[in-house]
Order: sequence, then structure tokens, then C-alpha cells
Amino acid sequence: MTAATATADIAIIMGSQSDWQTMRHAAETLDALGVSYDARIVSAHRTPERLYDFARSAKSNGFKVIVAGAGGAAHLPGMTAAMTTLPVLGVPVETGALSGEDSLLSIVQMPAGVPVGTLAIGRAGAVNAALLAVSILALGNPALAERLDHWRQARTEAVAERPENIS
Ligand code: RP5
Repeated sequence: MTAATATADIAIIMGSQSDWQTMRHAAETLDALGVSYDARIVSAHRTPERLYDFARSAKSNGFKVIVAGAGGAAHLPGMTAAMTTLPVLGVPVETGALSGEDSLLSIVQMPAGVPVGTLAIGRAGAVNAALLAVSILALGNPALAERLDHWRQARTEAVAERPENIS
């Protein structure tokens, strides 16, 4: 990957193709809200120079928020945050060996001064990272704020008063 100019405000980065199974939920949430994104595979361990190029140039290239998902020894969100002051939202990917607790602990326990906003393990974290990214962008975009309000209101209205019988 070259440090190409961003075509979207939000970057969704992930450590591996295998993370897309989780991170696609962030993408689908942004799709539902009509927000464009740039999804890229950037591995802290396998492609460290790609990570460096991406993180160092993310701000000057026009990104405003970075959603970063990784699993296991999940250094991608933290290393990204080390190289940019853009908001970095970390999504712990669920793993086979330790069910994502390894990912969570790798992402959440950042030293003071290098923040990563850490979300829940798996799909919920990916969806909520996308929603938080939109909330951040919506602070300066009233039309987007209105779309987000409608999206949230629709979810509220979809909750039934009583459970249906399940046979
Ligand atoms: C992490 O290790 C990735 O984020 C992925 O969750 C996991 C497996 O990566 P690969 O072996 O597919 O590169 O770095």
C-alpha cells in the first residue's frame, strides 16, 4: 500500500484478511448510515512498514477517524495511535485460542498519553466503533448528526414491548 490520499473520512484497518469477518460489521454499519470509508489490511507484525506509512500520513491524507481491528497479540491499534493524533478506535477480534480476551487486553491497556478507545470483543465492538466514528464526525456535520439520530431512533422503535412466543 502506498500512502495514497484518503478518499473517505474514516479508515477501517485490520491486521489480516481473517479480521474482515469481524470488521465488515463496521463497514456495514457505515454503509447503513451512508458514510464512506477506506478499508485496508495493515498488519503491525507482518507489514510494519505499511503500518508506518499509513499511520504517519493518515492525518495529512485527510482521514479523520481510524477504526482498527486486530486479534491475538493485537498491536495494530496501539501502534497506530503511537504515530498519529487522530482518534483511534480499537476493536478486539475474537480469537480461537483465547476467545478475544487476548485481543482485548492487548488493545485496552495503553500507557497514559497514547489513547486507544477500546470497544467490545467482536461484532458488537465493530458496530459500535463505526457508530462512535460517525458520532465524532457528526459533531461538525449536522446532516450526518440527523442521519445518526434517525438510525438510533429506528433501533429504539424496533424493540418489541413483549417477547414473541417461540415454539
Ligand atoms: C493478528 O493476528 C491479526 O489481526 C489477526 O487477527 C491474527 C491472525 O493474523 P494472520 O495470521 O492472518 O496474519 O495480527
